[in-house]
Amino acid sequence: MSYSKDMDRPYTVVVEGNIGSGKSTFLNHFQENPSISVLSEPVELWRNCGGTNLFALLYEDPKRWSFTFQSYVLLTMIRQHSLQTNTSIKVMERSIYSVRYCFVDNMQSEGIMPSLSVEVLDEYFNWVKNKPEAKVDLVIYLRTSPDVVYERMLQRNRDEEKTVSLEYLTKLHDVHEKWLYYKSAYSCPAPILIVDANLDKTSIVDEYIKSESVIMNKLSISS
Ligand code: TTP
Ligand code: MG
Repeated sequence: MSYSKDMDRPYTVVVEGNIGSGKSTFLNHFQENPSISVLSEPVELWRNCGGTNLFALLYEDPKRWSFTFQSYVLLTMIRQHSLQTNTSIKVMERSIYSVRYCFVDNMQSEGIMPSLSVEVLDEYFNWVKNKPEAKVDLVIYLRTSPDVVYERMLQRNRDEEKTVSLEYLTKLHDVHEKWLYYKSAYSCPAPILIVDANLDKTSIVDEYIKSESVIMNKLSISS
């Protein structure tokens, strides 16, 4: 392990993992820590784009709305990456990287999004990913199995996600695995810390504490 030497910007951690893997719960654990700025995913913005719930439209008619939705999600993520913090550590739920490498990738291979739309999104994505604001120091991958997250999603019962199937979650699981576990698709913007996020709420606290020490010491783990 080595210390991050780049002090010009906050030490930036992005938390990744399937829908329902516990990213929000993980972030909540750090809310009370005065050294850390926690940036939760801006789902409320997606629910109110000029007064319309774009998030709901995505699942109602994915072919019609996936490009509009993913463009907006990418924009809201760029804003999160660019946000100035007055702490030396920033922890974000997701990033521009999982938007592109997991969701857009899956939408394209499932025939939900045409290649030309992916081309346009890539123009934005490739431009922004080379900016200093898009730099990441650590990726925390909350690794789960699809059946576990499916059960959690049903329990959570988000209105918009009523049509999300186990099959869809399995495909999203596979793209996360290829990217962050097998490292066989796309490059990763930073070293990866893998957390067993199938654990229940009580046992996972130990995992949170282990991750916290990596974050607080601004360690970069060797991948
Ligand atoms: P997630 O970003 O996985 O967030 P979550 O709150 O469900 O995860 P956790 O329980 O771990 O906190 O997904 C939020 C919803 O938005 C989900 O329905 C998937 C959808 N989504 C997309 O369709 N495209 C995207 O690019 C992103 C980031 C999310
Ligand atoms: Mg969440």
